Amino acid sequence: MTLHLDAMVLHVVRLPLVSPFTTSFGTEDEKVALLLEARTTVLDEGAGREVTGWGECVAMVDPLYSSEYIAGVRGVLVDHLLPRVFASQRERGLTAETVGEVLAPVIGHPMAKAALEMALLDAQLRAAGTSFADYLGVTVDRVPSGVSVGIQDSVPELLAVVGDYLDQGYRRIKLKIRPGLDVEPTGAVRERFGDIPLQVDANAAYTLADAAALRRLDAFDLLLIEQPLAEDDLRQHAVLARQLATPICLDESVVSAARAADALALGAASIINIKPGRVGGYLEARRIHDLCRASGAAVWCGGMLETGLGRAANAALAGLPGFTLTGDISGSDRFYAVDLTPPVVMVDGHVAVRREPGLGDHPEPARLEEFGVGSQVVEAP
Ligand code: OSB
Ligand code: MG
Repeated sequence: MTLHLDAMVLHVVRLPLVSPFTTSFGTEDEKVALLLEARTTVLDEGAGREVTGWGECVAMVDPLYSSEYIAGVRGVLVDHLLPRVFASQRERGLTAETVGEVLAPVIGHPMAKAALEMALLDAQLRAAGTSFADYLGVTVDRVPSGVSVGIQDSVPELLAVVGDYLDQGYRRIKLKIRPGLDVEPTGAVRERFGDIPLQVDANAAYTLADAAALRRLDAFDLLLIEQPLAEDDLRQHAVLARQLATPICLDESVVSAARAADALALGAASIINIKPGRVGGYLEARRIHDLCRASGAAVWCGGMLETGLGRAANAALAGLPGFTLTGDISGSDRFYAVDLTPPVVMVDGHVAVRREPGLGDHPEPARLEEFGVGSQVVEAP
């Protein structure tokens, strides 16, 4: 199937969060998301049919989680990525499987590239009447649901929040930590809730000089510690891994399949958090899944507070067999009172794998109207 991209619409939305979300790099009260609406025409089979695909970019407003940020993503899309797509489709049409190659000469910007590829893949799958799960060859009909718990003001508040998520049925708890707010809250959760699947995420807040404090977390029998050190510190993660009993999982550091392969080869991580939006797209995410599976490294699917669009696509990806650890795939209501799409629901500790055509449900026009704060149309020349 070949598409022609007639126009890309860049939508910015602001969704209020049900409660503030605090990590080692900051507190969010709302989710600002950049969504891409690809208006395409099918060129070969069913030629002339117009199909719309949607992509969700995981970049945040500020470059604190990664170097990318929403205004920068918009700039690189408008000035560099979309012009390359428009130029190349004149020669040989456009497919989701080849757009990565078209964009490869532009260095970096995996979040921007991921969103563009996602919108085209959604259009292509809708045109073909194929669900993302079927495209991937996913056979399971649901995936277990984990929840990421932000840093709380006090240990009693943390215990109340975690207790509530466990009552709702979440299968695994991830606690955000930062220096000084690590051993005590993690120990308190372990003590209060016993043998639950528990892991922590530092979002790069430590240095190798903190190894002694991190070693104290070994007492809590955690599934893993996620991204203790900075994005670029692969070698230092390898040094730290030799000093900890708790397995190291990398998030921020893994921006491509090549980086994942390097991390495993160096011993910087034994587990990878695959976030499609961070690694350059769902197709690169599958390549990372495949290489980790072949190397015997466990993976799980991370999240970036996605709306129902990205959340449904993540749940389908997490149905691949190498995703042996529970992902950050919670119901929409973990973050949003009202989602842009019909909500993704968690039932009995699981989220269903969607089987309708495309990657996820499209935003509802009324919700886009309500939460949209601006849009820009970029037409094919
Ligand atoms: O490090 O996994 C992270 C959210 C925003 C930025 C970074 C991270 C997160 C989360 C939330 O932990 C996971 C989710 O979407 O459920
Ligand atoms: Mg993380």
